[in-house]
Amino acid sequence: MASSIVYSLCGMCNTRCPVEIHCEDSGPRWICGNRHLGPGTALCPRGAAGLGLYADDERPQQPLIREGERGQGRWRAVSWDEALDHTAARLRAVMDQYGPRSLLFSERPGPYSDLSKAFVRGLGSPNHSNHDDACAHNVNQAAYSLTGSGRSQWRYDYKNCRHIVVQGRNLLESLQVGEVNNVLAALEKGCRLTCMDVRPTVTAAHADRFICLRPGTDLAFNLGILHTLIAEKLYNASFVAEYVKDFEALADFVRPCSAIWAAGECDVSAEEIVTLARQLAEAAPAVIWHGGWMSTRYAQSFMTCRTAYLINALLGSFGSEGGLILNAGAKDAGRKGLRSFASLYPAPAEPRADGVGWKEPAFAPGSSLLHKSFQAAVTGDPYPLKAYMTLKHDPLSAMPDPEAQKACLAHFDFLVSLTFSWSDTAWFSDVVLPMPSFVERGSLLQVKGGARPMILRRSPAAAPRHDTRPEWWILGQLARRLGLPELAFDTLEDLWRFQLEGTDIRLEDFRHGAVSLSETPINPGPRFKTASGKIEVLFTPWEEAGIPSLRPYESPARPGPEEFRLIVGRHACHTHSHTQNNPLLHDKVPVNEAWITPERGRALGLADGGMAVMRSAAGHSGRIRVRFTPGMNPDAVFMLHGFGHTLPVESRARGLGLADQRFMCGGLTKEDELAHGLALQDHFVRLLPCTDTPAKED
Ligand SMILES: Nc1nc2c(c(=O)[nH]1)N[C@H]1C(S)=C(S)[C@@H](COP(=O)(O)OP(=O)(O)OC[C@H]3O[C@@H](n4cnc5c(=O)[nH]c(N)nc54)[C@H](O)[C@@H]3O)O[C@H]1N2
Ligand SMILES: Nc1nc2c(c(=O)[nH]1)N[C@H]1C(S)=C(S)[C@@H](COP(=O)(O)OP(=O)(O)OC[C@H]3O[C@@H](n4cnc5c(=O)[nH]c(N)nc54)[C@H](O)[C@@H]3O)O[C@H]1N2
Ligand code: SF4
Ligand SMILES: [Mo]
Repeated sequence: MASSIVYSLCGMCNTRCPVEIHCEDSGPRWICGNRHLGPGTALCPRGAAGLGLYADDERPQQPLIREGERGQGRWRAVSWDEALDHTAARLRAVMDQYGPRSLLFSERPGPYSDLSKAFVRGLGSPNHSNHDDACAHNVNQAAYSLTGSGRSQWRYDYKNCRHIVVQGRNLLESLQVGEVNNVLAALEKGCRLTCMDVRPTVTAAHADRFICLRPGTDLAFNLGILHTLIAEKLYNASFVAEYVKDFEALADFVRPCSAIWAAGECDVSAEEIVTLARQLAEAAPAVIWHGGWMSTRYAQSFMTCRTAYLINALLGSFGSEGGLILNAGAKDAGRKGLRSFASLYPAPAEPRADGVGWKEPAFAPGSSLLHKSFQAAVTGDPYPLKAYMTLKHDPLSAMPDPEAQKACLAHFDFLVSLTFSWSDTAWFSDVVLPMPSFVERGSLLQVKGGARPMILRRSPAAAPRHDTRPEWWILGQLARRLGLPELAFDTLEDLWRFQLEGTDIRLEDFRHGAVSLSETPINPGPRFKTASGKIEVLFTPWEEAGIPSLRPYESPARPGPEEFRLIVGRHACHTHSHTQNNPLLHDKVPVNEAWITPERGRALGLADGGMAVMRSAAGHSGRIRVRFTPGMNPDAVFMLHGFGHTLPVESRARGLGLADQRFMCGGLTKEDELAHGLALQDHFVRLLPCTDTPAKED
């Protein structure tokens, strides 16, 4: 029997871990981490379940054109030629009538976005958007406003760290494999871990100290830490003198925010705050206060993230071993990077429909606010949006209030979805252009920044099991039909050769899936791309526009006596909402539950393991199993995101659990006051006793 190994990249989440796909005559049989890239490579449960996705027939299998009403699920299966001709003609018709700017495109961003950005730019629309207004928008703007670099340009040097603080970041479950390995290695070497959450997590279980606080009060906690660092002169004075601009403004701002004041806000003791500040000062500069990732939770999340970075600044951890280090790219290694598709075209001169770049000044490059584009589609202000393409993005699950979103989508003449699994958004589209799983798909080359930057390659390990096509091919074929033939490539190799042009790297160099750009680790040191070259406490473009860069804390509302604040998060076995129907992952975690404190549960007449009705303020309701969870904050009810599937084409996941986004009524207009990321956790629900159980619950 012939066997082979294909070196590729996992596609079960956006982390793209390097993998080996072991194949036999009968097809792919085994996936594991790429051992050529070091002993730390491994897969999480979702990566290993890539073979489940590959084998699954409950995914779109051929191009589909809608026959019935939107969302009704009546489709006509068509050839690729017909699907592409139809899509190109519909896009052309919209752009002819309303101008190219009426095209909205959204996707999970990443290195592969280079081609889709080129596609949207080449057509003349400024409205390429990402999912970040529901993910990392606030923390990204926070990093950018202080350091001139976005959040993912800073890497956390866990391995050499002496004290890690995670705040609303469930490192060991909402995971990236490499990061988990580095954190566990640091803990083995004696690094302290402090976890701040509103509920116990796996990360909390590994922590030296778990601080359970009242939801939405992290900003008060951080102000208390900054106050203590300054009042007790625990900060790194020489780093601050050299690298922090407007320190006095910060000192004035936090002067009233004593640990005693903060403790009252957060439902913790003042001693916890003071002790943590002192411990951090002792371990500095090899300390990390994680700035956050899924930071679009509250109206003050941007300020919370800014204060997290400011704590790192006062401790001198920027640029230090064991702290926050700038990711090195090809240029830092003295090498030429990949040739870009997007730079084939000038940036469109039109203003963006979401206001980024004009209404909202000085956001980090590549920022967008998709919920504002949805509002623009409704009002026609600043101009109509009429065609909407989604790629790797399921806004109906990944943005609040699907019913309100559908009302926005009604204003679009044409909706098209590129996806490898069914999703609520694909189901609601006019055309579905299906992609193969990552096992059957190659992608653009990507530069991965880090201590040792490298170029990584995803290669197909098997022919597609269905009549599906990779996104580079689909976009290229549409581009060719729309007058951009330079974006169309017949083979993956041609596409890769375009990217490698001008470098000294050849396709043969990717024998094991990667080409390293530097033999030795690179630390560019403390380097800030701000006007002053320092961390700027006051963000000049905002101050000039009358937007305060230090906005005072406002106490978040407490829930009413019978209410809970809705808190959401992830599980290690699922990625957002697209793995719940995976045959290998479904059984592991088939349903989500409502976590509450036993005391509040009993007071409401609920039983541990029993069913309850969850009801939103706007009256949306559904049944969910209650899990009594000692050690939670009593204001919170926690549920995993991604459940409550309703599509008839997903037999395994259908009908199990509840979809958190449906309980976020009115959520498209709830956002951070300054940076405007969505405030997904500014929603309250009630839990009522219920006796009957849904048919498929057990
Ligand atoms: N209510 C609520 N909303 C949330 C969150 C929450 O916890 N609760 N979390 C937020 C966060 S942090 C995020 S990142 C977003 C996630 O939101 P999304 O990015 O929309 O979520 P996914 O489920 O990862 O992917 C969406 C779709 O893209 C397809 N897909 C995934 N990878 C690929 C790929 O490589 N190529 C192609 N063509 N398709 C792909 C999948 O089939 C899936 O249908 O949701 C945000 N919104
Ligand atoms: N397995 C898995 N891993 C993933 C993903 C996935 O879908 N599955 N998605 C990836 C993506 S796109 C993202 S953005 C990241 C997200 O990574 P995280 O930002 O870590 O996301 P969450 O799982 O939402 O976990 C955040 C934690 O914040 C806590 N929390 C909620 N409110 C508060 C609060 O007010 N204060 C504090 N201190 N804590 C609070 C929640 O209880 C939860 O435990 O995960 C990434 N990794
Ligand atoms: S973290 Fe898991 S799912 Fe994500 S790319 Fe890595 S192995 Fe795949
Ligand atoms: Mo995210």
